[in-house]
Amino acid sequence: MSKANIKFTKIEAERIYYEMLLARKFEEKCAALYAEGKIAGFCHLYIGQEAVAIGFNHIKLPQDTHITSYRCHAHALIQGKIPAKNLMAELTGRATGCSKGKGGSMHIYSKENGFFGGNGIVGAQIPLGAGLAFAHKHKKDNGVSFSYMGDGALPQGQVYEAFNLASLWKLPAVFIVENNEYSMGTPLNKTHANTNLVVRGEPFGIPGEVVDGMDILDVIEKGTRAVEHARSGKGPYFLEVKTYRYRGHSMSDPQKYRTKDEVENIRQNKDPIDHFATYALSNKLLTEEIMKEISNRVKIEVRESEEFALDSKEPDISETYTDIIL
Ligand SMILES: Cc1ncc(C[n+]2csc(CCOP(=O)(O)OP(=O)(O)O)c2C)c(N)n1
Ligand SMILES: [Mg+2]
Repeated sequence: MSKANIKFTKIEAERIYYEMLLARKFEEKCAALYAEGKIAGFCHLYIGQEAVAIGFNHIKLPQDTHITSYRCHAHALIQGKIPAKNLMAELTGRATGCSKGKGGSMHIYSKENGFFGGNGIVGAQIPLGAGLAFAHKHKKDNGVSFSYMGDGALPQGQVYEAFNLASLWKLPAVFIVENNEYSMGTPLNKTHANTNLVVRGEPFGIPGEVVDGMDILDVIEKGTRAVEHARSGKGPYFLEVKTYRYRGHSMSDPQKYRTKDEVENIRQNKDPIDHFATYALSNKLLTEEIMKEISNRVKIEVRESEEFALDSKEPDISETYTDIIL
């Protein structure tokens, strides 16, 4: 399938625009609530990377599974189908949160929708993702496991152990590197001897492709190829998705490692939501009027998520030792 062959229905285009905007506006609200002290602890924003999670959501089947790092809010909202109000309640530490207010930003799951987190340890989700792929194969449910990682996970040994077994056992796995050019404040060329990440699956016989992660059409085109490969029993596929985060690593990052111009240039010229909006408008899939209506709907949903969260109680002290293995 080439990009020119991707055809969206108007309903699909509206859904994609809604999902990208919801992920962005939800997190802009998170940043505001963090500044007010209403969200505490770690909070890693995905703003700028929306075409990745939303693009893969477009090509998944209901039985597929997803697992990612701590930069997980968009994945949780869209792939995990966690309602914005329960996600916001989690981030603000309320009992109505999706992890009962005890997990916070990095510990968000929706097993019923195939979303396995939210993992705080860099790279640790990749062996788990291979395990999910093993489960799909074992259960013969025709599902595919999507494992997302940052560029900073790729120097990790456990990632290659997972690649090896996934390829050896021909597991239905798609390994997706969200290469946003930095791990915390360290640029790619200071952590990788070879910054051409796409070749990392090759020693294990895993085919790889580079994807423009600021262009959801490219994500969908190459993602579809990867998923078809994995689902048809040919084993894993590797995608290096080139993307960019506009915000700091977490909330206390002064961003001294890059210039404001660098961020502004990408925001102005490569923003994934603007890119999709321009495509959808010129292909008559969206109108200015429909975009306005979607934007209003998202604003209301985000406002209601804040109200719901802040009106909810904190977990009772009796919950301290529940939901943990002692
Ligand atoms: C095993 C381990 N080492 C170090 C850390 C601290 N740490 C948290 S995030 C991070 C950078 C990861 O960057 P990357 O994988 O590129 O993901 P991004 O934050 O860019 O999405 C580090 C080193 C950790 N959480 N786990
Ligand atoms: Mg990174």
